[in-house]
Amino acid sequence: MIKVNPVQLPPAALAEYRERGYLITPKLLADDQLERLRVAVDRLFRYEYDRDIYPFDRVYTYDLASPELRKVNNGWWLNDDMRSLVLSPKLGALVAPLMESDTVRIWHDQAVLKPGVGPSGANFKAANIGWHQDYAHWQVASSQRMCTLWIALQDTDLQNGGMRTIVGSHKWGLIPDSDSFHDKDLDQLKHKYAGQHDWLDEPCVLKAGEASIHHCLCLHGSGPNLTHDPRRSLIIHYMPGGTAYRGRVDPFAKILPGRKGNRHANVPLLGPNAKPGDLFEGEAFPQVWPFDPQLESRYGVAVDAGGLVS
Ligand SMILES: O=C(O)CCC(=O)C(=O)O
Repeated sequence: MIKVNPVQLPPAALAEYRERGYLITPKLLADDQLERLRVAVDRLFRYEYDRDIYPFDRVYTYDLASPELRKVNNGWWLNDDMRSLVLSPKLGALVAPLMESDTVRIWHDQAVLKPGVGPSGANFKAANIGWHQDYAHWQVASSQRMCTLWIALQDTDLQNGGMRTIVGSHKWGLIPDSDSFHDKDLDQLKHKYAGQHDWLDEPCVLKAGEASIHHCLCLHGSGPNLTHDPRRSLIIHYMPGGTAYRGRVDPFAKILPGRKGNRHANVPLLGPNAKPGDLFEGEAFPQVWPFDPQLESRYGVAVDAGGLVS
């Protein structure tokens, strides 16, 4: 079981999140738990899985000498320590008030490893994450209150390619074509998205085990890791209970060449009869808050619910 520190956000945190679109949490994980999770991330990229199943969708992995970004979605399906973390009701309780929801479900997770390219790598863009709004990738979902918990598995700042947010950009609404996670040119994207807005680019400076939580409309991205060590992070995307499928927002998304669009790998999990209004519920979208006593038997891992009253 992965233990999660009993953390409460200070009373001012809610107002800060509403105003700025993101916040930084206290340390969520002790050092020994972080070490286990770093091992979990590395095992994922060596294709060592705890379960006899395949990854949920494409695995972005490269030989270890490559400077490209490595990424797996829904690592919680594959690795039991990640499963125990992602299903944590303590983390669910933390994000519930930010999403203004009594119920919290998992949308999906990401394990991300950004290789270090050293101090001379400033122009190395292979592992950049373009400025984007998460919701632009998730437009098939009905809620714009979804949020992301980004857990640093080591001290993280600009030097090792830490995430940056554009403060207050969650108030700009959905920006057309901002599903640009995979674009590498941050300057070009800034030019495209800033418009008349103040562009306040702020690094999320995190000690190992701390996390940022950002609103799904908050623009964020990251540049190269200029150290020689990998930057590892575990990222959990949450949705409020009751989030439903909106249908094919762009009917040709990712079908026709040149259309990036909003098609999302979560939709096929609704099955062949999926229709607008269907809830993202059931086994693939676990409810992590309020704590369901059957969660552990259903998913075959222990979770740290210590001291929690739903
Ligand atoms: O890891 C990064 O630098 C950005 C990750 C991201 O886009 C996210 O957490 O939504």
